[in-house]
Amino acid sequence: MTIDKILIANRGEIALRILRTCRELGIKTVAVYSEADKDLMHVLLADEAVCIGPAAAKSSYLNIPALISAAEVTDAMAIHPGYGFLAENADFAEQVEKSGFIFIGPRAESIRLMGDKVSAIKAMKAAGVPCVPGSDGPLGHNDQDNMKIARRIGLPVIIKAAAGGGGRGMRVVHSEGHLINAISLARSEAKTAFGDDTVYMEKFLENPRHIEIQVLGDGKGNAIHLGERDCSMQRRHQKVIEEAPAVGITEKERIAIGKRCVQACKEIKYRGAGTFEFLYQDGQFYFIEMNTRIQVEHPVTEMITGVDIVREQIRIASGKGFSIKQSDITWKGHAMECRINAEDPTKFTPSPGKITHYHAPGGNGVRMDSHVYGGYVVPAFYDSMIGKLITYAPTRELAMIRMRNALDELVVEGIKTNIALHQELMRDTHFAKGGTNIHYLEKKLGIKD
Ligand code: MV4
Repeated sequence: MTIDKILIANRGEIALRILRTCRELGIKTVAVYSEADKDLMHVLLADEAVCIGPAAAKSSYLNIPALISAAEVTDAMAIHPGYGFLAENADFAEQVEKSGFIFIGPRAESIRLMGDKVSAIKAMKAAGVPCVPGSDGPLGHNDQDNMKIARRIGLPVIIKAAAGGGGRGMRVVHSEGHLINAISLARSEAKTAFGDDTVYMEKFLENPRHIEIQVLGDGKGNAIHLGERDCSMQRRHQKVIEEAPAVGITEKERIAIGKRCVQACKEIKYRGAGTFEFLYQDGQFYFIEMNTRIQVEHPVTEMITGVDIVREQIRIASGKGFSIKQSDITWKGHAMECRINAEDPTKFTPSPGKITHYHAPGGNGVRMDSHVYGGYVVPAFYDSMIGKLITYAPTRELAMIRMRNALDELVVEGIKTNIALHQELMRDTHFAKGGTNIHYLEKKLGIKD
């Protein structure tokens, strides 16, 4: 089947990213936008644009009936959810399909399976994906049983909400005396945050790196992987820099962990782009969750594999399968991505407002994925990310040099940004060595050295 028109159910840089690939493929585009977003770049470029409601995301980008109505009035064939908003909402995927449109993403059933972290771990463990030693299921209400589980795993342990993910609803326990209270606190926090008090327990890994594997499934039992990304450079669960490949991961390790992820995708007949998140410590991978969407950091994988992940998503949704097979995938060079945020450089609070002057960097191996332009007003209602600066080079050293130079060329005036933080990180000797863990940035920012 050929998809002739796609509704892009998102905003900002990812909406523009999706529009660009649609253009390449000769697919017509429908932009949807909130009242605060009429001047968005992709709204101006789209073949058609529909206002779906007021600025608040709840009334617009999260408004399922408004999105489906927009698809109906424009006669779109498919809906691309991007990331965030409704991208991992199984009910949305289901309603899109029930309304007769193609959802460019996994089946609702897969989104649901991975949305519940307990069922995700169970399925992945059964498929042979290495997981963190843990409770292997939800914790019950018997204190003695829970104490036994903690002793078997060995302290420290971490209590996580089954409905959580991305860092919300977790408690670390370092001593037996704190276990029972921590479980009960984690339960009530989970109930308040997610309406579900199911919690589970894992061994707490103290100094891991965050390494994730990009996969593609065709929904018919075929799957491939595109290797790993290192996303360890983060602050408060917000990724700041990502790169591919991960420093120190050998071709042998990449192929071995990739194979496990592919096998798991085949077993659940996974459809679309997906990411297996792992903690990596002492040479071992430990699965923690799976994301059933395209991710912000997908460009670093695109740069080193030459695969357009959005194009593959659209091909899969059309029933055409991948344009490449696993044996065609090779990893060449090194890519790095800096997330450029409109934020206060010291307080990390959002800094919306008018961009008075803007100049994007360029040159060999430089890619700027951004929807902003001179005169654009960054609204206060949404995420503060205004773009992603990606560099590519034959070596990591040169990718970093290109990033330093590109950051020096980048001009964003009128609002505060984190550009200076990136300039500092690109000169950080520990980061330059590679392999820093998930705590590195917070420690660096806390204890200035
Ligand atoms: C962990 C962990 C240590 N041990 N699980 C945080 C986000 C969520 N995706 C899982 N997270 C963690 N799970 C075990 N068993 C440490 C973290 C964690 C983390 C993980 C990835 C990236 C950044 C992080 C920051 C703090 C804690």
